[in-house]
Amino acid sequence: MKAAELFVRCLENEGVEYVFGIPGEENLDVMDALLDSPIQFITVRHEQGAAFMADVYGRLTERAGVCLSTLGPGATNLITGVADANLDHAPLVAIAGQAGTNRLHKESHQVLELTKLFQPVTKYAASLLEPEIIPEVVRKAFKVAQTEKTGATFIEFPENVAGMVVDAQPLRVSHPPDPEPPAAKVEEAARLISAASNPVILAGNGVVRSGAWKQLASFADKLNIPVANTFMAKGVIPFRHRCALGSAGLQANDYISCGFSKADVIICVGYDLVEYHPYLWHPTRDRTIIHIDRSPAEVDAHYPVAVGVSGDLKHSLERIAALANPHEGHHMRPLRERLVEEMDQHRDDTGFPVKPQKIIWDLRTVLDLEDIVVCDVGAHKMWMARMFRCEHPNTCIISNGFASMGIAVPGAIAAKLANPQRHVVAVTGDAGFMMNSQEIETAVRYQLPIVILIWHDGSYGLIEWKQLNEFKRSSNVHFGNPDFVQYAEAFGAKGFRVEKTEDLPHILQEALASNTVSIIDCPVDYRENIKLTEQLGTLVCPI
Ligand SMILES: Cc1ncc(C[n+]2csc(CCOP(=O)(O)OP(=O)(O)O)c2C)c(N)n1
Repeated sequence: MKAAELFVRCLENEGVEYVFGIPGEENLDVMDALLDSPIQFITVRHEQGAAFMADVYGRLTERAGVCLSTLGPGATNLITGVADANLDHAPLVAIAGQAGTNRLHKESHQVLELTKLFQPVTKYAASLLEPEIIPEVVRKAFKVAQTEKTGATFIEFPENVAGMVVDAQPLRVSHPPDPEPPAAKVEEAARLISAASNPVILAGNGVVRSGAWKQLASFADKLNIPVANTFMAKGVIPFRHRCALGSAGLQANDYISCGFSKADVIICVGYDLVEYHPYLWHPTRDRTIIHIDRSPAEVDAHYPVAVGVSGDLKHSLERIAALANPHEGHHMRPLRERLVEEMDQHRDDTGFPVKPQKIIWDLRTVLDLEDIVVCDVGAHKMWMARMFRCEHPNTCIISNGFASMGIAVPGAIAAKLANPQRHVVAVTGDAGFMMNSQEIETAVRYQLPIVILIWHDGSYGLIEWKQLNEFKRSSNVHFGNPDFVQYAEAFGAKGFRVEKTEDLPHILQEALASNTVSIIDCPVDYRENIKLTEQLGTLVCPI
């Protein structure tokens, strides 16, 4: 068969359902071979959109999302989304066409050394220089992407190789199990936890990747230890759980900072340092840190690990919980109560523009607990991470490793493809929205009824917030916007504008019930940003 056909058979062999991308001149054979495959190609409007779709698809399904571009400019357009997946530890395989191997050695139209370009943003980057290596390269790209810590990989496919004839088969797919946690480490961790006077758990995205949230909740429940989660781990412990303290990750003082400062033992479970630097929650460097994860701890001066338990995360949690002595209760409940008071404070507020807390209240009220929100990056992300309650993991997708703006709209498209039975809402700032708003056309074309909720402030809000905190004045952050309702309608989507705060719940309900893409222009009152900073700046520890 043709090498391109073998390549597509290999993708099928990996269980690929969708390839997100834009065809080009250098991948004609692959595009043609895809026509005879059950894999659905999702034609997008910018390669960055394709990469973000693959990124979120990977996070939600735990199987590598796949994106495809042509060589040169198509491939460079993929990079931000690929880097996002890699630093957020989402499994993703990126594929780019390449010029024929007879012109890679010289100055040549659209040619860049793509494997070199992708090496810093992936775990593995290879070129298909011979058709015979296709089964190995594809298997390796998927295996590496899907192995802890999961991330991005890259395959370059020269056009002349894609057209060659080859006699080979896809390789058998296997998922090697994690090693068992060493018994001595389990015992040591249990001993330290039993001896602690005020332990706290910091749970990260690794708990989601390992599917270990039930074991985490049982661990906390049995041992009576409170749990804070990182932004990407929202929902790993249901917010209603008596041990849940809420999200940690604001680059400022918060109730949870007080919890860390009072703790003597901090148990980090599936925690990625990339999300929330240890100097922010462990400035004193003097607490006992227990690291429980599938892989050993990153080296960091503020992360001195007293005992590291590496191996199958579910088993580690079960075994430590079985050995450790339960604590009688915990004293951190007031941290959660203060946060809940804040969450509830503006539920009936009618002030306009709408306060962030009120937008979040209304959104949480209209959505089912299993519906999915994909958050963009900005001030709205900080509010959502802190105040949007989650009862299940992967119901509020946040990019907090690479933290790239522009993920929400393409991410919501992928979330809807992966979970057609659930409502999917993209929560985005007006700037992040405009970075990939062209993908509205993709959503309309594939009839994916997502809701896009724009927090409209005419500014790079998070940056303005930081500038005002630091210098008491803002610098070059304001911009104009199109009329978002007309913009939506120009794509054949529905547009809504919130003109009164009281209207937001009905508008959200109407948008969710609609069978097409809906875009809600919601003016937001970001004077609340500075108020929050001031309030947290003078926060008195309630425990
Ligand atoms: C691609 C990218 N460019 C720049 C940044 C830096 N940045 C982080 S938040 C932000 C402003 C976001 O503005 P907007 O989307 O309107 O959201 P808001 O902060 O107003 O809620 C910027 C510029 C980034 N994270 N990603």
